[in-house]
Amino acid sequence: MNDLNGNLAERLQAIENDGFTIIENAIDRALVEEIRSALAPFCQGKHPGRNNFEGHHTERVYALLAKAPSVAKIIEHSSVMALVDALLPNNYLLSAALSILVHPGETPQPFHYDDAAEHLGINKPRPRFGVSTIWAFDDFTASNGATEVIPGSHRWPEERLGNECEAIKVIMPAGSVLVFDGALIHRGGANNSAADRLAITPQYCSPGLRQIENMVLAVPPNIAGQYSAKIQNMLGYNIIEPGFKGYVDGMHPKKLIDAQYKGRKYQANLPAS
Ligand SMILES: O=C(O)CCC(=O)C(=O)O
Repeated sequence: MNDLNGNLAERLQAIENDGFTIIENAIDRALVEEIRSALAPFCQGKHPGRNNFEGHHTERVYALLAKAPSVAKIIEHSSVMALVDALLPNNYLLSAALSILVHPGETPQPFHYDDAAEHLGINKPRPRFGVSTIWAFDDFTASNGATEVIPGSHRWPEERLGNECEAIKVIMPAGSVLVFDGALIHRGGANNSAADRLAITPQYCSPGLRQIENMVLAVPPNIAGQYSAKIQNMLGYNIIEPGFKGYVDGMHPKKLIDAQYKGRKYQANLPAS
């Protein structure tokens, strides 16, 4: 059961038409503060962005599930899962999960979209390959670097790039989440305020696409074991049938987490596991 108040279909339609939907106050203040505190040791001003995309006045923390376990609560939030379950094929993967702390003085990010598949020779418009989310951990305001989206741009041809005057700011209170088609053009806005803006962006992709972050290396089996089966599957500790795709040394990858795991037992030409 999710807490979308029965409007799952409307939200799916909004993502289809506009490319995005916003779930306001999806988590409460207590969880916002719990996750903010878990991130604090990693946001001490020591790792500013390395280029204009990461942002020179921005701190990003990657491999979040190896550092801040409470982030799992938003990655597998029931409302988000309800939407992603409907938008992506079974066995979809967690492609990225990073926090983005935008400090005052940050300039706008370049416009981009998240589920690029040009390396496969597949350009937009095309079927959906990803769904992204951006969770606000501070109120997103008109001046503090709120994400900017270009409605409808998920259906644009590859060569059409984003333009400032087509973008709208996603103003939303802390605890809210923007859920969008992976092909929607967006960017982090400029932070012209005097305060920081913290966000976390879990991104999900089709099982056929390579994850942006190499999740099974970022979250090795001894750490993945603390998470739900759903999170483990999304990290990549799962197989896809037909073809037993994703096996490790001829065995189900969950055996690396739990040696007793009784998944698929036999595959022709492979040792029984
Ligand atoms: O920080 C934001 O609001 C957006 C960041 C983003 O889209 C990204 O880094 O891919």
